[in-house]
Amino acid sequence: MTKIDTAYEPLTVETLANRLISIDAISGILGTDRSKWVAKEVGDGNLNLVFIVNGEHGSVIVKQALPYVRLVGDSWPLPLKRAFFEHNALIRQAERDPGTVPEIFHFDETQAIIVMEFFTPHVILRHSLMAGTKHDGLADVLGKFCARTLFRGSDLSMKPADRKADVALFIDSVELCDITETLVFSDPYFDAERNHHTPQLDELVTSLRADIDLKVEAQHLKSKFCNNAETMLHGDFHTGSIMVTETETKVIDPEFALYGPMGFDIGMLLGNFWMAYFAQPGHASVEGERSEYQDWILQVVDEIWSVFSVEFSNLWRTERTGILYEKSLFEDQGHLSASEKALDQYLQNIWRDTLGFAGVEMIRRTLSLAHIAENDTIENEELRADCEARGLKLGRQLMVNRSRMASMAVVNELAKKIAEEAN
Ligand code: SR1
Ligand code: MG
Repeated sequence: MTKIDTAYEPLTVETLANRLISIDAISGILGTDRSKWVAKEVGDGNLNLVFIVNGEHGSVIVKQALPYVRLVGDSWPLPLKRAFFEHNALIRQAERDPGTVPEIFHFDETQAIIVMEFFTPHVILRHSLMAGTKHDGLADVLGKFCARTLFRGSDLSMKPADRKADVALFIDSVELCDITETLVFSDPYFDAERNHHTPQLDELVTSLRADIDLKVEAQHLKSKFCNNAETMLHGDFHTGSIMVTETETKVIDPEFALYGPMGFDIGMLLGNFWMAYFAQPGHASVEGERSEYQDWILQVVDEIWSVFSVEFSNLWRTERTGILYEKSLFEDQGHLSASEKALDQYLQNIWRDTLGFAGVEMIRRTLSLAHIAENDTIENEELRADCEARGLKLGRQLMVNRSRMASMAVVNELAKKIAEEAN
């Protein structure tokens, strides 16, 4: 692909048109008259520059990695190669679940730039969950995306040489893995430098940090995350990585992609829905206004898991072409019910991990560095702490008691109970 410059340089709204006009793949979409290009920087994530660029004939997203963590500043350097991993992850996700992730128009490794499809009029799901908006088909897309990418990126499906090459490729994403290993799995469980929390949570935070069962579970889950290269994960699959209209759902931002355990993506996703559920009173204009919407969130959670299970089971029955649980050992021997039993046990393992990782996500988004807008935008600190405390309580239960939670109905009942009880 054409390179726009030799040395890395961050784009600005002023320089962008000049620097990208010579790339045919971009001017072919926007139009060749660069005076008509209008760039707006819209990055609201923690790491990168993101521009919407409108031209005479169309629009694109230009995403560029910065050499540091944007949320913190240049005191925390972060390699540009995360754009390379995001590019590679997008290619694989597009193959495994066509139509769900943005099309890539141009990639420049030196400049750490990905130019991709602009989803419009889509909005970030997290914002929509704060506004109380419902979306048709949300759970269906998300459940299928998880099933297809997790199954098709694993040894249940891939050729062993391809998968091993992929594991080797993504293993170099050391710094982004380190962010997850540290911020997600360790920092919340002690008084780490980058942590912060709502002051009214002090007492609860002290008790969680003294909770040995919780700390041990966090480390068991961290061990799974580090040691179990089961499939290619999105790696940062929260509601800020999903874009929606009323009827369409898209997945963006897989720069944290890595090989890890099946339950991680779906667990992070469900954890974010449960936090959005607990945060609703902080976004209601009158008390009780959001209770029906809260029920809808729990229905979405329930449906995501059931769509995931059904789709994963379909793929197990029809696409098991990898080196695990070979058909030659099961179906070809007439052992169909053994294959179904193995599938059931495989899903049970994912279920337990999913609940554990959901709990880990809920705790880290409240006690560690990067929080969620659903809670951060609640100005009344007492109310914010109340919403966050409920999330922490469910998170702890999920981590410590997950092996005793038999179904999503049980977990959602627990969430409801925690939402209703006095804090
Ligand atoms: C320093 S980066 C903090 C968080 O932002 C990203 O979106 C990931 O979730 C990461 O953990
Ligand atoms: Mg992101």
